[in-house]
Amino acid sequence: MISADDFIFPAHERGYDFYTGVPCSFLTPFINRTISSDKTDYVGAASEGEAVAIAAGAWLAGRKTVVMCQNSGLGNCVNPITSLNFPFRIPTFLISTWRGQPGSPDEPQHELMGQITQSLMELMQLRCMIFPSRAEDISGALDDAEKAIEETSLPFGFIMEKGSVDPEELDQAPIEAKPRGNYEDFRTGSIEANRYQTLEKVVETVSDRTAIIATTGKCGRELFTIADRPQQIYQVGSMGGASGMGLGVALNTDKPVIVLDGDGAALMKMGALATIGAYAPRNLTHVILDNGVHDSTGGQATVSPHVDFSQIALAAGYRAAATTDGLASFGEALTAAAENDGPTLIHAKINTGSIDNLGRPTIKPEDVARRFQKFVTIS
Ligand SMILES: Cc1ncc(C[n+]2csc(CCOP(=O)(O)OP(=O)(O)O)c2C)c(N)n1
Repeated sequence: MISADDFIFPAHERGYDFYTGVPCSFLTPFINRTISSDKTDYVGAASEGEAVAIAAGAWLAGRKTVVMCQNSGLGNCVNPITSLNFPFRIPTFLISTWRGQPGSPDEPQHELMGQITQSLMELMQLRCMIFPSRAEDISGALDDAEKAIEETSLPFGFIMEKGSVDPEELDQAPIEAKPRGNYEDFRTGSIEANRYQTLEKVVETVSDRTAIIATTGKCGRELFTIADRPQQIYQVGSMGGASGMGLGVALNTDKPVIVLDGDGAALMKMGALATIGAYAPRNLTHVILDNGVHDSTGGQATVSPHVDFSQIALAAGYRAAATTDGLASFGEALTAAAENDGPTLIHAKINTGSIDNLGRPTIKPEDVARRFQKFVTIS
């Protein structure tokens, strides 16, 4: 058995100090210490996939990161690991517990995942090892993990067995409920623009200091077509992960950050709104481009006509929200968001459709990520 600090200190010396994840009873002592230690920043995520996206955002803002999860939550990480970390070559230390480890009696829901935890990591082309449970092994394990990351730029997995870490008390300040933020309803009753025209407005309105994260599908493709710039990242996969990534970036930079989300994508990871509301970075504007459909995949309806994203955001702790259906008012809402403390949500009602012969980013995701990281980290 080790103490949590036996790992946290040498990891900190190597620059790993941004932790995010979802608890597991095997992780309790370790996660409790990452919450209380002054060597670590901890963000509690609503889901493990969201934690992977938050960590990716923190990495894009220059941090070295650790994601912690139960192995059942490894299932929730598969999409972002395979379609975000892999194409963008974004590393992290991924500490997954090993509930259901063969030979160690556990509950039925852990049996199968316990059998496949290591092979699932390997299937995702992640190198991994058993989390060190002897203090003398930690430095070597961290060196090996770092070396693997240098070679692959991919997440490195640590599989934590039961009882690896000494008990630690939980010492966590409660997250306080926030006063309800301001709401502005700019709607006229008639939707004026589609996603392309709205993105043109974004490009024309926001400052050159602003980092922009575009969601999966045609949003990123259109933004790339309008203007490809280092301040932009096109999240080609990991649908729903743009908001978590935006949170990870915004918590680690003074620059303004804008997330351009879709209604389908926002619905897929709605827990992220609660995390954003709780951690509340002032520099984050979250735009939901709501055309009421999965436009990028053929226009199948989402349930967004029944969803008031602005009120959900305010109820989750965002400082401000606005609903728009016109281009001028959307521009006004964007400018107001830049001038006031966020997080701000702009629910932009838009028309369906795109331009003919829409292209795709020709720059490789891993180059986009490094160009974006340079933009965010250099003042
Ligand atoms: C996890 C996952 N599920 C499904 C897809 C396929 N997919 C790509 S874009 C998209 C639609 C996104 O809809 P929305 O967020 O509303 O944006 P819009 O296309 O309308 O701009 C879907 C379903 C995916 N890339 N990833």
